[in-house]
Amino acid sequence: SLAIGVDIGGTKIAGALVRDGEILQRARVETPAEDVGAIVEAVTTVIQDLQGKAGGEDVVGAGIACAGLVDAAGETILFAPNLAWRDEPLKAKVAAQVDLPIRLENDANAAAWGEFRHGAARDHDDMTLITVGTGIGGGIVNDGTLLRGAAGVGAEIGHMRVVRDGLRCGCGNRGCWEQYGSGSALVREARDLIRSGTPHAARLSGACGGDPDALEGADVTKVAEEGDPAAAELIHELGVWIGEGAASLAAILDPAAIVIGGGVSAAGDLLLEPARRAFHRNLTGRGYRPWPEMVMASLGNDAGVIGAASIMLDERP
Ligand code: BMX
Ligand code: ZN
Repeated sequence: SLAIGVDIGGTKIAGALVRDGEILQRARVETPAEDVGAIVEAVTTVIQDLQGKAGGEDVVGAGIACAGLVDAAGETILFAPNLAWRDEPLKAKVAAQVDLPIRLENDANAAAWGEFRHGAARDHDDMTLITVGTGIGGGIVNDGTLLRGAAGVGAEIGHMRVVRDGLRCGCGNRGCWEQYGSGSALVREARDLIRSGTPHAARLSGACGGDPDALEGADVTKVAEEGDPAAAELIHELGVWIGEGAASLAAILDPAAIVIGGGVSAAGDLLLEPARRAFHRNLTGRGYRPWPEMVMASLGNDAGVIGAASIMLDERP
C-alpha cells in the first residue's frame, strides 16, 4: 500500500509518496511565512501533486509531521511557539481540501517512527530518537509502540529542565535542555565566541565574513571539519550536553538504542564521540547493565516524511 508523508519545516514543506519505507515520488514547496491559510494551501498542493504521481494506485492517507504539541487524535496543533500557532485545527483545514484520511504528528515522533520501522533502530523494539535542530525534539518507541501520553503531547524531551534558573526557553520555562543542546544553542555559543574578539575564533569569524549574525550551524561544522579547534570544541561541548541528557532519558526509558538525528547530526563523529562518552560516563548502573547503543540516524532529512507516511500505513483501521 501507498501513503503520503508531509513534513512542515521552517524553510520547506517536503512530501513523499511512500511504500514500505521507500520513497517513490517527491514533492516540495517553500514554507510560506507564518500564515496558517497559506501553509494549508501549500500542504494541499504537495498532497495533490503526490496523489497525481500515484498513477491511479490507491493511497491510504496522508500523515503530516510538524513541530509543536499535537493532540492525541492527530487533529489539532495545540501549541507551536516557533510558528506562533495555538489551537490550530490543521487536520480539518487540510481535509477540507483533499479527499484522503489525514493525521497530524509531532515532527520528532514521526521521525522516530521512521527510524524505528525503516532506519537506524529497525532491529530494536525500544528506542529513543533525539533530533538536534532548531530545538531538541524527541520520539520514544516503547515495546514497539510510539509513546504519546494521555494528551498526545509526550516525549517533548527538549523541555526537560537541565539547569535551575537557566536560560529562558521558547516554551516559557527556564533551563530547558534545548537551550543548551540544540543547533540554536551551538550557533548562539559560536556567535558569542566571535563577539568576544578572541583570536581563537578567527576562523569562525572568517566563515561569516566577520558578521556573527550571519553565522549558521553548518558553518560551525564546516570549520570544525577543516580542523579548527575552536569550532571542534563548540561541537564537543554540544555533544556533552546531548550525552548527559541522553543518560537521564536512559535511566527512565532503558532503550536498546538512542538515535541522534536532526540537522546537527551532519557533524558526524565530531558530535557523536563526545556524546557517547558523556552518555556512558553518566549512565546509571554503568558497568552492571548492558550498554544501550548510541548511533546516528540513517534516514537523514527523509525521516519525517517516511515516518509520517508509515504511521498512516501502520495504524490504518
Ligand atoms: C521544540 C518543539 C517540539 C519539536 C522540537 C524539534 C515547537 C514548535 N517545537 O522542542 O515540538 O519536536 O522543537 O523541532 O514547539 P525542530 O524544529 O528542531 O526540528
Ligand atoms: Zn522549554
